[in-house]
Amino acid sequence: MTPGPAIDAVQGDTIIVNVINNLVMENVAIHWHGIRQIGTQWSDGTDGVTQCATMPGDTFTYKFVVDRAGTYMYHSHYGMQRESGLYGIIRVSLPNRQPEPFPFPYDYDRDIILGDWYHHNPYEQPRTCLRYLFSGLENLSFQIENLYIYSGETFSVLVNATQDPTRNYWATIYVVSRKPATPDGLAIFNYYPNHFHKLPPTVPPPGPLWNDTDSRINQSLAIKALQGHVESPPKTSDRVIVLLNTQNTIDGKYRWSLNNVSHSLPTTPYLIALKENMSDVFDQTPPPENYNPDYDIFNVANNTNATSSTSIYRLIFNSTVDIILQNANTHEE
Ligand SMILES: [Cu+2]
Repeated sequence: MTPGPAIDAVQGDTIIVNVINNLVMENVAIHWHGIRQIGTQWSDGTDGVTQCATMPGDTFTYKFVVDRAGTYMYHSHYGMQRESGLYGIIRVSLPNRQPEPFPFPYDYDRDIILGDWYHHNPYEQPRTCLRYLFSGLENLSFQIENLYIYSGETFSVLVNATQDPTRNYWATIYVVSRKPATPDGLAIFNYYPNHFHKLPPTVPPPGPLWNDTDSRINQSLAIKALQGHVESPPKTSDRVIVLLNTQNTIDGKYRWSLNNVSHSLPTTPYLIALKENMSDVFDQTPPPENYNPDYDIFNVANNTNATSSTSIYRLIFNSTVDIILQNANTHEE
């Protein structure tokens, strides 16, 4: 069954989920995407970081508070299980009688999850990005024809059904950012009481060009936080970490790296190693906090010297850390 069962909750609720691993051969860990897990870090579901993955036949209980209304998702954080369909939706509504931050009334609320559909075992497929569209409580205050969504993002879209109601309409899903090599995804926007299988009398609309970056930037610039809902970041920081993101090869295989270090998970989860002061679990030398200033981010460096390490950045409790992500050109496949 994919997607998995939806979780419906009210802001402030405590959610308890018993995950029973009935898989025969694979471990499992479930991550609650967008949930802050304040004080419940053991329930974050990141295999190798906050927990050991749950083995076949075992049960793991996640317990956490949903402290902010909105639409979120859960997904497996193990192997290629998310790509295989192990994900679902979490809807968190506002407590009774509190108005939603929407300035518009609406008649129906519908959730849509967009994901890749693999026709073969996902372990044999090239990895691609997952893209999701959810309706939730974020605030968008601009009109759109195309909506750009990046992996794991949530958007609410208000649709005014004001068109000719005697027919149905197309909704089309495209890949952008890289030249698509897969067919477009198609859906039918159904005007009741037309049959939902009745094909629209037009061809599906052409999507935005995959390399039309301006319209994507414009969408980002048009998104404004809802007034009074955002704490601005501190003006100064105690520490700056600059992370250069590159694609390297290690032993002939592509590995993504930050500052030339490609991460490997230790066999004991980090939180347990740190809590128990176990110094032999992961590499104790922290990774670099910056990259070589001569590195040209616009060129693909022939850099085969990346190392693989279990090392981590440790932050001082209550300190303010400014983390800068620097992207760079990648290899072409
Ligand atoms: Cu996630």
